Order: sequence, then C-alpha cells, then structure tokens
Amino acid sequence: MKTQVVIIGSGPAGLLLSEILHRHGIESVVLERSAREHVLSRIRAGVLESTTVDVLRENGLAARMDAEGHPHDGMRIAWAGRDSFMVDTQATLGRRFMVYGQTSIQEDLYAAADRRGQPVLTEVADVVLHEHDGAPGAKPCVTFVQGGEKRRIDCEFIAGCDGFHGVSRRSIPESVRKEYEKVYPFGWLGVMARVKPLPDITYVNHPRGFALASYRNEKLSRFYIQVALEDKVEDWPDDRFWPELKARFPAEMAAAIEEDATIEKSIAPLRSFVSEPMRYGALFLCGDAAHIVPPTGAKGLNLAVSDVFYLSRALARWYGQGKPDLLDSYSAMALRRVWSSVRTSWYLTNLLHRFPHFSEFDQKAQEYELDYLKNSRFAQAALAEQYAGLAYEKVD
Ligand code: FAS
Ligand code: PHB
Repeated sequence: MKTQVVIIGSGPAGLLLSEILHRHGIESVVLERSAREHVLSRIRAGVLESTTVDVLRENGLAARMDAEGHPHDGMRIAWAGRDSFMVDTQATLGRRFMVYGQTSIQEDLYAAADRRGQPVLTEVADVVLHEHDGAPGAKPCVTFVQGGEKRRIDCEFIAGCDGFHGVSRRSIPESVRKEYEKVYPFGWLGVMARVKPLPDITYVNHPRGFALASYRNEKLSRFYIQVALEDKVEDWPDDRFWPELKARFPAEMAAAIEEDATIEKSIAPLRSFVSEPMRYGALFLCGDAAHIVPPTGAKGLNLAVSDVFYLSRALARWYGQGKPDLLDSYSAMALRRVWSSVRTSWYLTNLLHRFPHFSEFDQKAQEYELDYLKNSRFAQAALAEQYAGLAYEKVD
C-alpha cells in the first residue's frame, strides 16, 4: 500500500488528524491496534476548551456536540468549611467551554471517517516504523500484521497518535529523546451514574481528599475522588463510594447529589509526562504519544486537539505550497502549548489534592493559595484563561 501520511492510532488525535488532512486533499491511512468497539467503549474526558470546540466546528464535526453538549460559563471550586467560588471564564474572558464526553467525540469521529471512506485498519499488530529518521534518500514506511498477514505501507510522513503505550515515541532513539516525568502519590477513582448532575463542574479540596463533580447530560453525571495509589476498583463498592463522595462536598452540595448504581468505575494514576522533541525526521507525535497530564485541568484531550491543529496546518502548508517551515517548527510550537497545559494541570493538582507528605507549612500554603484565588480577580483571570484554553499561535 502507499499513502501520503500513515497515522498510527484511531483515538481522538488520529481520527481528527485524518479528517482535517482529508479536507486539505491529503491522503492518510489509520492503523489501530484494537477493535473499533474497544476504542468506542473507553470513558475518559469531558471538558472541551473553546479552541477545541472551534476546531471541531471548523471541520464539520460539531453537529452532535452543539446539539447534545453543554456549554459552561466556568467551574466552581469548593473547600472544606468555606464558601465555594466560581472561576468564571465567560465573565472574565467572554469565553465558555463545552462539556461533551470524549466517548461521543470518538463516535462522531468514526462516523465522519465512515462517511468519507477513510481507511481505518483495526486489530493490527506488530506495527513497526522504518526509515523515518529523515536521512537523505530515506523511504519511510510502516509494517504491521493484520489477519495473520504481514503488510507494508509506503508513505511520506508518519503521525504517531498511538497514546502513551504506543510504539511511535519509542521508535525515536533514546539518545534523541528527552523525557520529563512527575508521578503523583494518588489516583482518581472515576464513576459514571445516571443521576442529575450538579449545576457546575465542581472541584473540591477536603481533608479526606480531592473530589470532582462533572457532567455528561441532564441525567448522567461523572464523579471522581482521590484514592490511594494501591486502591483497586473492587475496594470501592457503591455503598462505600457514595458516602465518601458526599463527605468531601460542602453539605448543601452533598445534599443535592443523588445516588444510583454506578454504571462505570475505573481508577487512573496521575502523572505528568512530556517527551521532547515531538518530531523525528518523517515522524510527528500527537497527543498522549508525546505527553500525559493529570486530568485535574481537563487538558489531555484538548492537547491532542491542539497538536493535531498544528500538525495538520503544517502538512497543508507543505503539500499546498511546498513550504517546510511549519513542519520544522511543529515540535517547538506544539511543546509551548503542551508545557503551558502541563503547568496548569500541575498547579491545579497541587492546589486541590491532599498530599500524604505535606507538612503543616505546606498545608497552610495550599489553603492560602486557595484563599488568594478566591479573593483575587487577577488570579482567577489567569486560571480562567488557562482553563478555557489559550489561543493557538497564529502564523502568517
Ligand atoms: P488515545 O490513547 O486516546 O488513543 C491512542 C490510540 O492508539 C488507541 O486507540 C490505541 O488503541 C492505539 N494504539 C496504541 N498502540 C498502538 C499500536 N502499536 N498500533 C496501533 N494503534 C495503537 N483527559 C481529559 O482531558 N480529561 C479526563 O478526565 C481524562 N480522563 C482519562 C482517563 C483515562 C483512564 C485515560 C487513560 C486518559 C484520560 N484522559 C483524560 C486523557 C485522554 O482523554 C487522552 O488525553 C486522549 O485520549 C488522548 O488522545 P490520543 O492522543 O488520541 O490517545
Ligand atoms: C470529566 O467530565 O470527565 C472531567 C471534567 C473535569 C476534569 C476532568 C474530567 O478536570
């Protein structure tokens, strides 16, 4: 097989990239390790930055999001025994963000791929990247096994959209890669339940630990609580989860949280991770293949979208005008936004969680950071700007 761009991974990054490239007349083939059903079964993010919403709308992918998604003017922060406050992105910046589950986005992306006849090869194995180092005369290609048959796709570029556990990042020599990592001493237990959501996305700092109330629709809520790293899902039956969740919310909010059998329960560890550079010859990394953020800032999915925005713009410039400038600047440009979001996610994680190793001083400092944020419109504006999503860098 031969194509212009091989995309490894059919998560949000991979399918969004294939859609935008198609709209610029650029051919691609998507390789996916799992079955489509498995990809569509994953329950993850829910908050879309205004920039992500714009990208989906500009590429004809927003009809269902605009019909079923829920725009929010801000997010609420509460902490033990004090009044909660809103970080109001609408009042501060005139920008809203959208709550619309990543699962729905994935469904919309697959539906768009079907509409345009996008080749998405699923259940592929042993994906290997070849001659992608940019050496003169190199002929990049990707080999893989599908249905027991070994196959090869010749291409001009490879987009590594295969997530943290994928093969793309690891195909860059260790001597070239610089990796930064921070592992947090706790995880998030996430549940989905068919109960009425709280009116605002609400983050809580409580001595018992962090909690978060989010939203999928008027009858579907997503909740998270901070749990110990060693906890397993089976340690958290519903009759333990609901009282613990409510114990962490202020009383009047806890009273508004309805209980029902949870329909999904998972525990994810929290880490910050960045691998530089995001380009190696003909290979370009997008999304979780290059970086991971703790979900506290709701940045993971949004960073996948911003990487795809920058890479698709660069490839369109190359194929349309023969100019390599945006391909050459892709890594540095994408990483500026990645590190900005990594910092925001790190800031919010440190602000809202209880750390086992915190001294009394650390705890006081945390509480007075929250106090400052509550009382300073400048501090709130800075956080609002980050939470709603920084504007993408413009090019001439
Ligand atoms: P993805 O991991 O979504 O997709 C990568 C794809 O590549 C997968 O389909 C995988 O099967 C495929 N793949 C891997 N190796 C391959 C190979 N060798 N060959 C072919 N295909 C291969 N973000 C938020 O903003 N908020 C949240 O609340 C949130 N919660 C999360 C909870 C969990 C448990 C996880 C794991 C992530 C969460 N995230 C959250 C982050 C998440 O939404 C990611 O940022 C987002 O999925 C990134 O999209 P992709 O980069 O496309 O990677
Ligand atoms: C979600 O709705 O899943 C969600 C919301 C806010 C976050 C993380 C996840 O910070």
